[in-house]
This record gives sequence, structure tokens and C-alpha cells, in this order.
Amino acid sequence: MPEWDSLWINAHLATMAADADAPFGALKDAALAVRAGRIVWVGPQCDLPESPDRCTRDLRDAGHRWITPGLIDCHTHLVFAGNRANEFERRLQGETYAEIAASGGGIAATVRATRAAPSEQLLEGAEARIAQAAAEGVTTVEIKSGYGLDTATEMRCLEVARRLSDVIPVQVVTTFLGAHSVPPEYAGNADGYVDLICKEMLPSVAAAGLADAVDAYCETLAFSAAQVARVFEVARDHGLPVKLHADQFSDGGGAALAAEWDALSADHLEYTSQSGVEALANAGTTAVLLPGAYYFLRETSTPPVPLLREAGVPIAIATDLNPGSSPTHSMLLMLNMACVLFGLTPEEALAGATRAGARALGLDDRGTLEVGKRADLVLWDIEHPRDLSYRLGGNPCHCVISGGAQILR
Ligand code: DI6
Ligand code: FE
Repeated sequence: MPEWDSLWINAHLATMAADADAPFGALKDAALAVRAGRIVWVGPQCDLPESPDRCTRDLRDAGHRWITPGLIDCHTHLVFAGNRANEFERRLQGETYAEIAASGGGIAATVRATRAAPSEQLLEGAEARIAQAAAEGVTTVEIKSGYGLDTATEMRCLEVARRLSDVIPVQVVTTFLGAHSVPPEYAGNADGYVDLICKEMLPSVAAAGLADAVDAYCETLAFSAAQVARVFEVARDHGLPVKLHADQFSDGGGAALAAEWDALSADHLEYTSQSGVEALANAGTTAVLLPGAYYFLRETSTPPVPLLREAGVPIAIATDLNPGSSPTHSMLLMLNMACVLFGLTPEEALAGATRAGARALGLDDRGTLEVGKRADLVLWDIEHPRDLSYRLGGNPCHCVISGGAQILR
């Protein structure tokens, strides 16, 4: 007997393997075996080394459902307090995101609420959001700080993010985003705030082991390339990889800056140029597209998907879950929006929510159904993997497996 901990049979697998011949890496009438939380066998069920019941004591019948890798949301700001629905109303009446920010709203409004919120309240709000994501098949989520903008609150938010894995079995990767916005107490003194980030915040976060990466917001209403470079220099000194909010509202050369620092990912990219795309391709940086923010802010310039595709830049998608520009937990909605708004194919979108999402986080142990990867699986009540991008609303998730253990349904 092969001594597998569990064996899934009567399954159709969307392996999302990069080198597969079939679209989605599809393998029908297949089986998948798990040992110690890892995939140890994948293939046509008829190729099993023995009859299924002789392969394991824990035989799982997928009921001829499709199984994909666990979904990966590689860009969220889901630890925060407060609500910005009032700003949503103001924008519908014609105010711009920048005008609201200039009036003291925007990120500053969420910073005020987050600083005032006890950690238990932050944990409760974040737990509710991550539970909604898990119910739609998310097994790994990246969570940024960026609503504290002072050392104590930035660290509290990252501590809350780290604690989430204790309350719900979703894998959490944390990112320090102190360079999200200039806080009110540093108004007009962005360089002074960058000094605080470089000399106190980031060293404290790194010493406490609270961040797996460092991000920054390179935009006219946030930080310049030179200020971002100062933060990234300190990140590099502490051995932390970087990622960048780039070219969201203007072509500020963010993609090229991310590539220059060998960033794991460059995110947003609505205004990225051909030269920016080429820089990403040369650096091997993953593009992370955020259709929720594009849609919610009623943006009109789309990321250069044809150029990214032609240059071979890996494309991930994510929710950008945050109260100001993308108040959604739903990776299923992002799959549809990535296709309808940005022109990805359903297969590209699902790769963006699995294989490429793992790449954007620098994780090589997940994102496909291949031997050696984490047994993060989602069983779906669908007729074909393309259905996941096709549907608008509804949740076809049948059950979720994280590291071989069933966590939902
Ligand atoms: N880009 C965004 O769209 C969000 N942050 C960022 O860097 C907006 C965050 C907010 O409005 O609260
Ligand atoms: Fe973001």
C-alpha cells in the first residue's frame, strides 16, 4: 500500500501547471494523493498503482467535481477599522478620489479610525473579511499594513495579520506598507516621514519579524521614486523582498522602478508604458492587476495586458481589498472582472488567482496541483473551470482543503 494520508478520486483536475498541454492543465477522471499536507501523486485514476481502497485509509470521493488549486489573493489591505461608504456617495456625486483625499478623507480617514481601534476590534473585522474570502476558496492571502502610519499602529496591524492564521486556517503573508500615504502629522514633510519609516518603522517591523515583504505607493499623491528607493534600500538591508503599487493614476515610471529593485511584483499598472512592461519582463517581476480598484474608482485606462502577454510577464490578479478603492473580498468577482474589464482569458484569470499569485508572493510551494506542492484544493460545483470567470455572483465552492485538511463545508 502506498501509505497515502488521503486520496481524492472521481475528480476532474484543473492543475494550472505552467507546462501542461491542455488548457487549465485539465485532467479529467483523475486522482490526487496527499501525504503530510503535500501532493504526492496526480494522474488519471486508471493509472493508480493499486485499487483506490488499497492506496489509503482515507478515501475521498470528489463526486466528479472540478478541483482547482486553492485561490491566492496576493494583494489586500484587509486589516483596518472604519468604513468609507460616505466617500463612495461623494464620488458618485462627482468628487474625485484626489479631492476627497485633499479634504482630509481617503486613506487619512481610515488611518484615524485604525489608530483609535483596539487590536481585538481590528482582529474581529479582519477575521470576518478573511472568512468571506475562505468561503470562496481562498487558501492564501497577502495582508499589508498601511493604515497605521506610525510605528506602534503599523506593528499592531501586522501583529493582527499574523494572528489571523490562528483563528482561521488560511495561510497569511504579511507586507509592511508604511509608505502608503503621508500621515497628517507629517503634512508637507513627506521626506521627514520617509526618515521615520527608514530609521524607526521598518527596522522595528523587521526586528520583530512582522513582515515578509515591503511595499510602497509610488504615485503623485503618495511617494516619489526617490522616496520609494530610500525605503527599498532599508528593506534590502534587512533582507526583505519588495513590491510596489505602481502607475495606478499616472505613468510615474513605477513599473521600471519595481523592476530596478527586482521587486516580487508591480501592482495596479493602469498607466504603465511599453518600456515599463519591458523592464518587468527583464527583471522577472510579476504584474498584479487589481480590477476591483479600476472598476470602483471608475478608471478608464486599463493595464497594458497585450504588451504584458507578449513580453511574457506573469500576470496575477487580486482583490486589493481596502475600504477606499476596492471594498471587496471576492476573488471570484476578480476572475470575472479581469476578463471583462482587462481582457484576460478565463484560463489566464485563473492562473492569475493561483500560479501567478503564488509567484507574486515569492512562494514556490503552492498555486498548482503538482507533486510536491501544498495540498491546497478547492472542489467546485461547476461544469468547466471557465465557469469560475463566467459567473457574476453566486459561490460554486463545494469545499476547501488547506494543507490536506478540510477547512470548510
Ligand atoms: N492604492 C489604492 O487604490 C489603495 N491604496 C493604494 O495604494 C487605496 C487605499 C484607500 O483609499 O484606503
Ligand atoms: Fe493596494
